[in-house]
Amino acid sequence: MDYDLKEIFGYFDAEGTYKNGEPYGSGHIHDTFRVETAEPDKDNYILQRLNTKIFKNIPELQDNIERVTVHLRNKLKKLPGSDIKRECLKLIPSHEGKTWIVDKDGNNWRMYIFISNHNSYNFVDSPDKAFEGGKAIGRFQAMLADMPAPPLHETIPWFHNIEKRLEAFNGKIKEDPVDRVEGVRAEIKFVLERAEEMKIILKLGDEGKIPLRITHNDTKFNNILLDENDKALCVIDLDTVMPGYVHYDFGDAIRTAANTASEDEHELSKVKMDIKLFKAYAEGYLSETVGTLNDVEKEYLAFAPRLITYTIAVRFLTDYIDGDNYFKIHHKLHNLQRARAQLQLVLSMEEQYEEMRRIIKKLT
Ligand code: ADP
Ligand code: GN1
Ligand code: MG
Repeated sequence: MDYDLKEIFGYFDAEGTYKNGEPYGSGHIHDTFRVETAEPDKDNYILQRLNTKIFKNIPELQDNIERVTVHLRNKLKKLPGSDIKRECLKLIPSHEGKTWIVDKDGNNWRMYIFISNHNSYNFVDSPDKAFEGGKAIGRFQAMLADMPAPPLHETIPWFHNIEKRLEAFNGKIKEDPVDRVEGVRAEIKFVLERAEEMKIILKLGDEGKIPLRITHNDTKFNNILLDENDKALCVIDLDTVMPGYVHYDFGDAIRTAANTASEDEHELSKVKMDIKLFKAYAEGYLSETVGTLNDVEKEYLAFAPRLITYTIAVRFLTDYIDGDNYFKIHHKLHNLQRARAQLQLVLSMEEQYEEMRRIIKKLT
């Protein structure tokens, strides 16, 4: 689809003149473009056409992001030496004072300042980077801990709820809308064999042993920007910031930061969890949060990567069986390839689980 990015840019109260716009990044949800302005001293921008099939209530989505970014910015202002434009997303208002616009074709768009001189990684090749990613998420959670009421909107209900995800998975298997179930029997078996043990985090929550906190819920590593020296800079992609368990953020970050291969690697022998990257991320994360987590939260941190990697695998496999209606795909078998790689990663985590537990115990 071609969009008139110059016209859309014109709806917003931005400084600078539109020069050009190009698709940007490798997110699976929105259509994201980088807009360059003509003046070298003016900011560049990120324009996003929002995915309204997935985010059904755009006013609530944008309200969350506005509240979260205002809260973070107020905190940063009090910290000497912070670089506010680069350490926190900044939504650009429209001429009407809203944080998004609807174009003449009914598409919803929002605009952010483009965070300059950042490094973004789809996978991580050094413990130092993993450590910095952990610090970024730990700090993010700490800064949001005192968000004033009301609670944030639940932008996607039951987002990480594995019971609901498994219900959807089983429903699609029964329905088999595009005749793909027969080809994925082995993957289905792998998922179902582990279904029971994955419910433990929900159970601990129901029993009141772990609290709901404000979590990011989409901490894959390319949503954590590092600066030009690979130091923690900014956590982006705030669409799913809402109440959750800390395990969701810790698990999803390890799923991506400690994987030796890409999320969709087709050569499964390359997919492993690197325990050194796990340890480095955990060190960075706990350097910011160890004082606030309760004992049960700490005890189950090592389990979190297994849960979230499994959950995302279930979602990829569900989407494959459903005929690819949720995640953006680049070829016909993409969701299956992603699911297989994630299940392989679950296996690698299972093999190293005792060591993961030892590391967390030592750090806490
Ligand atoms: P999606 O939900 O589709 O993943 P994101 O909000 O994560 O969308 O944006 C996609 C990509 O665009 C990010 O992974 C990142 O590379 C880039 N990006 C998003 N916002 C910014 C920003 N403000 N500055 C720089 N890059 C950004
Ligand atoms: C999506 O938005 P993005 O690309 O950062 C998805 C996450 C998945 C991830 C898998 C709103 O993340 O939940 O973990 O893909 N986001 C949404 O790569 O569903
Ligand atoms: Mg993203």
